[in-house]
Amino acid sequence: MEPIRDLYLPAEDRPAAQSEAKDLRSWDLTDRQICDIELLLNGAFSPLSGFLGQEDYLSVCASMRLASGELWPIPITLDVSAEFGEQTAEGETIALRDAEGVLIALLEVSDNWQPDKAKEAELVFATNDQSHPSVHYLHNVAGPTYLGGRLRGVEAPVHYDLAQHRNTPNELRALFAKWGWYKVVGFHTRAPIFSAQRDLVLNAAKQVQANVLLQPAVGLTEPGDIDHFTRLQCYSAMLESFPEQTTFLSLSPMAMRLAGPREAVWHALIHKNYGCTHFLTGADHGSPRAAAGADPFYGATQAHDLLKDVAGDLGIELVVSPRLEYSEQRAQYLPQDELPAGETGQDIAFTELRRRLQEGLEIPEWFSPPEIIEHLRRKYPPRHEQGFTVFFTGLSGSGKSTVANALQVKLMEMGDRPVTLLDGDVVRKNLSSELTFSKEHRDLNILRLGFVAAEITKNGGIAICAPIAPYSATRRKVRDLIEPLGTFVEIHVSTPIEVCEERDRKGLYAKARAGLLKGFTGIDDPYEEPANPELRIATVEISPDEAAHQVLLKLESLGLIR
Ligand code: PPS
Repeated sequence: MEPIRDLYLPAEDRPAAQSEAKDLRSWDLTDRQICDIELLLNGAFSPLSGFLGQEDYLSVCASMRLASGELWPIPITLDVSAEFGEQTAEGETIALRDAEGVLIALLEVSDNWQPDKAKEAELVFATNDQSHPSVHYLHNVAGPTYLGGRLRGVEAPVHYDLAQHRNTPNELRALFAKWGWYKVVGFHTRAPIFSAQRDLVLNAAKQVQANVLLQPAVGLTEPGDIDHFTRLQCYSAMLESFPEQTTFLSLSPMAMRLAGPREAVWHALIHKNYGCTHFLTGADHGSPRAAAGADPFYGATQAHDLLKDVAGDLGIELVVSPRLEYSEQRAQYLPQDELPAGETGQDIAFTELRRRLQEGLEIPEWFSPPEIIEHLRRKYPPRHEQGFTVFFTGLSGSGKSTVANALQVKLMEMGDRPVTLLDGDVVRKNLSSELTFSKEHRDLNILRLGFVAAEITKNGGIAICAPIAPYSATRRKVRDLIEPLGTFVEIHVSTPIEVCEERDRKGLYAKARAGLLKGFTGIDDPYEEPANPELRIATVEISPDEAAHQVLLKLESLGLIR
């Protein structure tokens, strides 16, 4: 198998690029951009020669093709801040660096433009609904300006984790050639492989008589997915039940977009570049999990339909599998339409699996070999053994600190997890003493507090936060930071402003009314009430002790305490 064209400079030209970069302006690549650039540089995103320019971008969004007509379904763009965009001229070369300042590549900027993000979302994700994680990312995380241009690669992004399980397309191509693997079926996943997926892959391998490449995505997947360290333990355990020397596991540093049908086409092209001859897709390929009660973003067969439409242009054979379900009568997994008459097949969806793990409930052996479930249970203990954050928000004088203190004592009495109280005033004194009460500084203050709460939550502790946190978008950012690590419980202390003002323990309302204190929350600075907090407490009607008890009941109903 021929090597694929990568975008790295020859080794002898790299020192010159390093010296050239010293005089260039630098852009520090975001986590997602680091994933994208690695796959651009190593050829996994072939035929792309860099971040998309405007013409290619518009064409990819509208028709899934580059301006040249080649099939390419996902816009791979370099988003930057408005300020950096304004400073960058077309024709300029910029240095792209990782978070530590290591030079990854030079970008010859050919295009600099402001995209219409709502239109991009509709075309690529078929929705502009921000509950789709990539639409949320597009509108709230990605910068407003896109830069496009050719890349000259200097150094691959470094991975300290699981480096021995990572391979470039050319490394895999060389291995397949060395092993005489002329037919390889590729399988992409972002979840552990359980019995259903194992059977799916083994059936496909038998059907086309090919070897297997398992290529789990470990760059950025959907928030809430199982972390890749745990997944690797699960994959290693599952590999034992694959026929020896027919299957290879290689981790892919890709940042998924969860674009459903377009995602499936993208994965097929990437697998081709990694040297696979066949690409296996099951049902619902590359889709986000639907929220409870919401419709899925994409129909179950939409990905298959689109793949079949473009099959002639893919350059890789498709192995399309229907959903497998467990038949108790036959004690095996079967395609839905082959189940014995009258039998309803069984399956455990990801959210149900998470629930069973969280509540320490049984997971049957037909679903997975027990060793794999043991790995998951060790990493994802039941909720009452995990860390969590209780985030009080409310006006100054609403009673947040009093209730938070009462809650802290009650949780400490339970004694099973360390408890940390991050009160607004305490955080201001210890973490944010240089900050003012401007919008920008309030956001920074809350993000700092959120960072500390996330660390506590990640390490199995309880963080109680009690700032004003007046802005919904910032509270949402803290929630997004914490939810992948543990539970986030938002509590609105909904004391009316008149009551807070009457209490006026610190005399700040009086000062604000007299115009001596500017930008005071509730007086001349806004407080955006939480629309859907986990709990709202009205401190006017109840004592702090009763309020803390209400919180405990909520925590108990969420399974966080027993
Ligand atoms: S924020 O908006 O979340 O960053 O506020 P926070 O860090 O919780 O700090 C709030 C405490 O600072 C005092 N203070 C003010 N609050 C609101 N607006 C203005 N301009 C202001 N200036 C000082 C106030 O005492 C808050 O304490 P609490 O405990 O909420 O009453």
